[in-house]
Amino acid sequence: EAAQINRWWMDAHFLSGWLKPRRPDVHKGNAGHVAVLAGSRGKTGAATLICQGASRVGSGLVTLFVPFSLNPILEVKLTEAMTYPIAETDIQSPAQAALPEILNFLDGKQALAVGPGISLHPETQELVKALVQQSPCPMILDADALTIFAQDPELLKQANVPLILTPHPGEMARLIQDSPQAVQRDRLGVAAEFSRRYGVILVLKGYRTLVAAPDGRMAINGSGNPAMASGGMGDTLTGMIAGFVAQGYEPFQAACLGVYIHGAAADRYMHGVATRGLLASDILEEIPRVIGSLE
Ligand code: NPW
Ligand code: AMP
Ligand code: MG
Repeated sequence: EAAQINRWWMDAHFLSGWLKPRRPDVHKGNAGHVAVLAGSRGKTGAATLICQGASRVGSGLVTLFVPFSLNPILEVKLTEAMTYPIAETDIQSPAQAALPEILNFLDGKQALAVGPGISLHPETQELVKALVQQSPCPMILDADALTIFAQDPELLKQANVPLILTPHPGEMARLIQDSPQAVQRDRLGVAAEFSRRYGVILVLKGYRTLVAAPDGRMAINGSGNPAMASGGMGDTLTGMIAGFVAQGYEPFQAACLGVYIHGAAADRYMHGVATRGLLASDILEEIPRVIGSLE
């Protein structure tokens, strides 16, 4: 049965009216709580950027699960986000033993972002697979979490909650067991097919990022620039999308809002004056300014 294809160009006009007014009496306890499983030895920056991305789009609270021995470092790097120390593997990556505690914490939370910088340690892989089976809240899967499912994407169908996947072309290639060149040759086709086949929201990143939904909806992003080709940029996006999910946006809408605002914040920072030199952390302060232009 051919799904109906709806394609949109994502610009400020397309997204106008999408942001719900923030209630004047809102408090941090009902503005969304994002849980994050990210970072390991050598990759604590990925975790930091996710947490900050989530807060910058308006999530009321953010909690980062962090391997015990890395907790002191992340307590210093992060001010607004809370940390929750968990069991770790021999390479200071999250360990499977942490599963019960994580599941217990997730009860009543609205989004779980998993993957950036968590490593491919076998125990960590088991933990991520178990979370996809058992998470009570929608998940955003990125980076190493995508590589973990590349061996058997069928496992994605075990989820009982919405999944948003955010591969770059290299990660997408692993998921379909093909080359990045093949992905780039047919970006629309690859994104739509994977989304439909596995029932996930698929964000295929890169120049003109695509957001595909299983029902055939497809949005093509008009924001962003080549200065965004720098480490940590994708990690920030993961946090932003999680932050919108936590605030109650439907997964496709949350992904669209995250993708467009991420690129527009980078455009705003660079003002077209340079094509390189942008840090992922530079765009954080621009995010609320772009949101203001859409409110
Ligand atoms: P090639 O070389 O072209 O054949 P990986 P990663 C291919 C964390 N980070 N964009 C390309 O293959 C991440 O979250 C932590 C990108 C390339 O070799 C991950 O957990 C940071 N890649 C982990 O590090 C900051 C493309 O894919 C391979 C591509 C590794 O993430 C940095 C890269 O994929 C980083 O975010 C494209 N358009 N097209 C921190 N500060 O903590 C093809 N490729 O091997 O998964 O590596 O993305 O760097
Ligand atoms: P990652 O590879 O996971 O760090 O993600 C990189 C992020 O930067 C994604 O959101 C990409 O869409 C964005 N990005 C990278 N290069 C470009 C580009 N040339 N034009 C627009 N966006 C880009
Ligand atoms: Mg990445």
